[in-house]
Amino acid sequence: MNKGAFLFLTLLISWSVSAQDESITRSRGLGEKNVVPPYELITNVFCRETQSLDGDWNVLVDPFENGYYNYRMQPMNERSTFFADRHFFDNQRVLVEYDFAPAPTLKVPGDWNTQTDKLYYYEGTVWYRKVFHAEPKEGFRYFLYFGAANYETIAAVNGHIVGRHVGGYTPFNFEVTSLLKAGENSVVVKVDNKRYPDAVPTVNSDWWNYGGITRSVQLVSVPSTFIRDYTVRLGSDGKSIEGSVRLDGGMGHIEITIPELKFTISAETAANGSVSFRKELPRRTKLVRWSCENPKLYEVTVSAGADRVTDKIGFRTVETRGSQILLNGEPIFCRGISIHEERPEPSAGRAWSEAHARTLLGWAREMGCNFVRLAHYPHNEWMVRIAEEMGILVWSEIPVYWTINWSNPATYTNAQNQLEEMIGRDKNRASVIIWSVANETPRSSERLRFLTRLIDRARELDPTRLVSAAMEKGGLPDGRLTVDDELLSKTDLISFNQYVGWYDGSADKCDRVVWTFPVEKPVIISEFGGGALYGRHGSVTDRFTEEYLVNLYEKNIGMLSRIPGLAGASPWILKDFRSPRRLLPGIQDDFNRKGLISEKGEKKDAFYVMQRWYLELKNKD
Ligand code: GCB
Repeated sequence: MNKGAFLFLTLLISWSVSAQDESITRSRGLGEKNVVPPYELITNVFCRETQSLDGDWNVLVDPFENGYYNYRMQPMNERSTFFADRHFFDNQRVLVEYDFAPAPTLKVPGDWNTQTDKLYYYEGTVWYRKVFHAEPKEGFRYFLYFGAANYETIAAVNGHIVGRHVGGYTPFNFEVTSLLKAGENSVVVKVDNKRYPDAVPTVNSDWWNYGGITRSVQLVSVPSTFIRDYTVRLGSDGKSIEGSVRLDGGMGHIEITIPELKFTISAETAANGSVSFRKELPRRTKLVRWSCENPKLYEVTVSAGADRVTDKIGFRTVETRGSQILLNGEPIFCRGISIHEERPEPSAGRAWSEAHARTLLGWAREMGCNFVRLAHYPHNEWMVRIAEEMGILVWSEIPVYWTINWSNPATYTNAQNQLEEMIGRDKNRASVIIWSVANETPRSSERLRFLTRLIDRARELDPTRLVSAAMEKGGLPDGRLTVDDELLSKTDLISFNQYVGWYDGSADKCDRVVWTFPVEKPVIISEFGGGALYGRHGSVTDRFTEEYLVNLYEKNIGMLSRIPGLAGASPWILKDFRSPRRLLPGIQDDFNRKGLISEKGEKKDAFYVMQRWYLELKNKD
């Protein structure tokens, strides 16, 4: 190539990169100006009157954001964007260069990557459109509710933008009352899963960046004054029920009843619609606490005027004492496993259904688990609810992963929003005992400040659960291993990932390792493990063989059993999962092979090693 051509190409590349950066900035700018912020979560859409918008949606794949920006990369007005949902085929005298009606369809819920080969590696914008029938009733309000969409979502109803949401794994809703018509309505959703350095997660992660409307979409109807939010839980004294209710659209009288416990509480909200309460349970009632052995749930009804929500809630306490985790005052060992939110089917892809949750958690139960670490982001609500029904404890986490931009205030706000949405959705679930604010984040003073703020916020929103993060191991000059992270003084647990025998030496190293910790808190090994391709055999020193993995697990279990104050473990990981970082041909082929089960559902030999250990521990209890 001659020098001139080279210079031209360089300029072209740098122009397109900066145009892209600008488009990112602009898209955020547009969000702030034209789009209604902030939306607030409606607690417990599961138990409300909803119309499902799941099913086939027409889609247009738009890598150049043609439906959003004009050729100068300026955001267009609503009418000129694809949100207007216009038609080429109805009137061809007017130039409209798109039309959803004849476009192909994708299933919602579902990631786009595993629905068509064309989108397997795609990162960018896809437009979704659904036409649906509605009969809005006088005196009711309507909300468009998304279980999750990855990563940035902008939604419009009948041509008008109703909201924008950032973050791929938490629910959000937009009010659409004033736009909804009797009869046919259109909803257009722009979903963009491009990665960028200031995002949460950032550009680098060890899991697939599945794009799309990955969880259910519902049209929720509520009375004009409705119960926006409620918390109902066991008081820390173990004898009372406490919590709060917040109405939206007015103030008034609220009532909470738990018929089986003969418990009723009535109260008036303040002018802002909120009220907190605490009341002792009637003396004679015998509350059965939720536990792993008996995951008892009580029907709880919250009523306010014309609104009424019925939930099933389990009552229990969780706290720490020294190096123990106490559930209902009794020490418990967390026999866990880490799980990514992937379908238990060869196609992998994002999991979203009750059936997926039952299979994944069923495997965990078969292994002998009473605990799951839902990594590295909040999973769909079925996972938390089915875990609750099965008596499985849950660690829930936000995707503050590896090298987040600690010094950007917008990155912090984004992380905090995701934390608030995670807690907002699941704070009434007895299964969840740990909120985790991060995974394996390199130490620095900015990071400490960032994570401390998140921990404080989690405690403020929910003082009844444990707060932690998956930290990293460190070493002492004398060769002992430890966790030397300043964050330890803020978290309730010493929870950390360690890969002795995989990234760190060979499996034999486990026999020589001595662990020591600077504080007395419960220790949870949030990850350990290694890779093996199901059915690949060799000697115990051959990597990626079943024999290597069996030996690695046996040695790790030996090492873990010598850790003082060990309160639990969640090895990495239940099932092989897709990752763009795993390229070894014939072995990885886009899969992280650290699963104890293959993506096809085949159990590796190491699965049974864990099962044996957990059975022994269970019998000791
Ligand atoms: C880790 C990460 C996890 C990775 C895993 C691995 O420490 O937390 O996300 O997938 O290691 O397989 O390397």
